[in-house]
Amino acid sequence: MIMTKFALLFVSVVLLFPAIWAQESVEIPINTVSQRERQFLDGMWNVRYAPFNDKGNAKLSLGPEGEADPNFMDRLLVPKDWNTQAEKLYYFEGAVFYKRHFKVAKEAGKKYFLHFGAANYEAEVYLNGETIGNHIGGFTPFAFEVGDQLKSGNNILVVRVSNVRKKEAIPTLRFDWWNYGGLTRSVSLVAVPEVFIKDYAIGLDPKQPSVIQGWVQLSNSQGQQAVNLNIPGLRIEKTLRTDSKGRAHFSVTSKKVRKWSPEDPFRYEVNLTTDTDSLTEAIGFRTITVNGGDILLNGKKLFLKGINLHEEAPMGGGRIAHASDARTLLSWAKELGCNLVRLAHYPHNELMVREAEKMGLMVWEEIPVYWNIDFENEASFKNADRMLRETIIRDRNRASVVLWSVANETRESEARQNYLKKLLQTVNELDNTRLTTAAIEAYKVVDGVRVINDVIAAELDVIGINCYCGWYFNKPSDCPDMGWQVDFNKPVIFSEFGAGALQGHYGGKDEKWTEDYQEEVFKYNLEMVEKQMPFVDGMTPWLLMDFRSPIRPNRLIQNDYNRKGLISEQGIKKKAFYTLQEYYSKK
Ligand code: GCB
Repeated sequence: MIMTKFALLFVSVVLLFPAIWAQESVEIPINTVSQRERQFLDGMWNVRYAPFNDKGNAKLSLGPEGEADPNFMDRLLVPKDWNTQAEKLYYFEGAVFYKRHFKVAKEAGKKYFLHFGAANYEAEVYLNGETIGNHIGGFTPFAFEVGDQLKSGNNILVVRVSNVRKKEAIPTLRFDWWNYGGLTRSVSLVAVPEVFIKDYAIGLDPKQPSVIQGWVQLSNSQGQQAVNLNIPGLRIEKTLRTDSKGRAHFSVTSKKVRKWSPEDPFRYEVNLTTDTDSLTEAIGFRTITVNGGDILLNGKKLFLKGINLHEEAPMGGGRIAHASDARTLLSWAKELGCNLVRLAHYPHNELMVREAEKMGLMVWEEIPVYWNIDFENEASFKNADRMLRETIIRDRNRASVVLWSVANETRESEARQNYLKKLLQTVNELDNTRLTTAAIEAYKVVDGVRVINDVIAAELDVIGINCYCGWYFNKPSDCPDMGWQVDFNKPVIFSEFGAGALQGHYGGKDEKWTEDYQEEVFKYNLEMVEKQMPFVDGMTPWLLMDFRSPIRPNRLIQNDYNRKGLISEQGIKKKAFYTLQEYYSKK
């Protein structure tokens, strides 16, 4: 067959870019822990408090175990923030040294990794008198290989966790949520074969939705290793071969893929097998794309009925450590009529993303590039970039995740523009099968019209707009007359609006902090959406449940809680919950 020039060009493009999942540059020793059998090191640990943020050292992981060490006689539960475990730790900012012993029967021919779901904010790890490594960033997983340092028999592990805020940290010095410290997510020891499946990516090609594509990365960089890909539900069985970097790419066509969606959160069993290792995972297949000003799920235009939430357990319980708490929050979102949750403003527990996937909720994920980030500072960028990479790497096989957000309410400047542009490049490099966004504060007013012309919007797939009409400015009834102008032909999500209300506090419609006032704010903002914002493709009002924040000191109303929840921290629904529920039921 004679190939035309066009066909040649097409073939070479396809061969040069066989898959749109690119290789990440961040080094992750292992990213396939959630489906593996592992030894959890959760439970009670012995601790020592260091309010002066003392440095750690390897010697701390020697010496007596548990309460036999008089410097480690206090105890804390892992996983859990420290603030909600003891009254004296409620406002604590400093370091805590966590210590525990554990037994291992080491097996020949195995590799061992210590894996941490998250530690807020900085962690240093010491094992049996040796320094293992450190990690910066409070909401993403990390792991260290422990070879000779790990002993057969008894081991002593010490982790120093510091939640001291820093200018170059992400988030930086001031933010509107609690600075929960500690080993907030599970700690485990993972054993894998010498050559193991280190990571993989799988999903539909957004441009050709009948093509399932991805790659499998083995832990060594050897060519010609066999990897078997098997999806029984689609009768896909394929033997792949690694390239010289230990990576095997694939691309399989299947015309009858049952697509994941909020109405049908269907997932296929996917098996990956090598000579030495095997993994099984439930994977949902779907596409999320834009067409001009519309958002399309599986090729169909949809309205995103969303809600914001913080990662806080109901009943004032601090950080979420169990799937049941994630399910409670997400069930409320479902009851509200949502098809989307915005996990504000930092990467939530992986459990939240996984439960959302099972329950049929799309997810907006975000890193805490929030408010006054030190945009001029290279260290700040590195922290944000690492956090973004770790988030994407952790969750890019979750069908629920549809949006990666790189920022919330950051003001325009050249430094900010460069910083966010580089973060967007990172998203693109790691996963360009989803949409990018950022929440922009609508503070510009020209002749009474809110104007969205922030230069960063030009770089985003979807624009998020935060605006608190009727709360931080104007009366609620003014909102339906407020004009809007968006200078971009792109999808827009009204990513924040709302008002504070103390649950059970009623009064006149003009009285702030009452449920009645909050209801008014919702009513008139929804009217504004209908009348003035035809460009809106969805919304995530602020927010599902009241959450702790140190900048909310009013003891009579706030009592350290941001009260803009539609549900109190005790799980009681406020009137505005039903206002939004009714709107979503008609939308
Ligand atoms: C915002 C922020 C959010 C705050 C909220 C508020 O614009 O994005 O983090 O908690 O307003 O309650 O003021």
